[in-house]
Amino acid sequence: MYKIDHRSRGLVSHGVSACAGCGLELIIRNVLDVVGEDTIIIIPPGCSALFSGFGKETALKIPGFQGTLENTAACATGIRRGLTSQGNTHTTVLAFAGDGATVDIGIQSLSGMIERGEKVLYICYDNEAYMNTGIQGSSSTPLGASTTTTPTGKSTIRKDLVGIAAAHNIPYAATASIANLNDMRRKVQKAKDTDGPSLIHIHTPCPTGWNYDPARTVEIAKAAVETGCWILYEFEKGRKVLNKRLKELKPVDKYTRLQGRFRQLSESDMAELQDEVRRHYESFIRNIDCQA
Ligand SMILES: Cc1ncc(C[n+]2csc(CCOP(=O)(O)OP(=O)(O)O)c2C)c(N)n1
Ligand code: SF4
Ligand SMILES: [Mg+2]
Repeated sequence: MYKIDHRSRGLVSHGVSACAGCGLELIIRNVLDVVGEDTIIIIPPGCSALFSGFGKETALKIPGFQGTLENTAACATGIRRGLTSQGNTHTTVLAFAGDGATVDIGIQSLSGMIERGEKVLYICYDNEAYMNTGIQGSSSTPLGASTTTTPTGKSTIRKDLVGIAAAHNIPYAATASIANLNDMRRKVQKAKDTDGPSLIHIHTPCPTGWNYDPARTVEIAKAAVETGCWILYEFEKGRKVLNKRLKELKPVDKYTRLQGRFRQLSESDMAELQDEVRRHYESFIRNIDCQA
């Protein structure tokens, strides 16, 4: 079992301005606990900027830089290269960005960073929309989810971030979830130890944007995994490794009915969503190289 070091109270201070029940807060506390204080963090605009701070105040006890939505990976590259030119190979350079900053607006710089082989740990916390500016849909918003720009439900499927990184033959990439913090922390450690670029895509329930009771954040994360809406796997040395094979998929409404963002879907929309989740899961399973 993991243990956050309570003597130092961790590397994120208490009293942050994230919403109650925010999945992102659980992620950043755990990620920084694993990577440790010899880390420089790069944060773009978005809810993660609630942690980099406001004015002279910050919630983080490590150095960091706030860039733009487009250039998280480029800033991380510059910092890594600067450290290397000083002979510093020990500091972890951690890019920590939302889905909008990663799969949409920052994907060009991320692609360049992976292709060049920069030693940067890139984390995308994915709350499946542009939450900080009013819940606009991103290309990570799942099929059927309502956002302020997809009020009747998104009509297309999401981008596959780890699949995109794998197409670059990245040394290490993985999906993770707060449904299994031990697994998430193991993957962060592995990514930190990778000699080259690494990426972790973390499913991040968001009570404000997904419209659910803040007490249910972990329950919702678990339901996403059990229904096949979020698949836990790793891509390492060119192989796709499934972390857990589900004996059977739970019905998708076990996940969707807990949230307001799917409430507008009709019975036939729900059947379509169920078909898509099953199709995606089955085709995914057919294409894995091995199981952990
Ligand atoms: C090029 C650009 N477009 C729009 C914005 C405004 N903006 C700031 S934060 C943000 C949301 C970012 O969404 P995401 O990366 O998913 O992070 P989240 O807020 O969901 O945590 C937007 C659209 C910006 N800063 N730069
Ligand atoms: S909007 Fe969502 S991701 Fe942003 S701070 Fe609130 S709960 Fe967290
Ligand atoms: Mg987002």
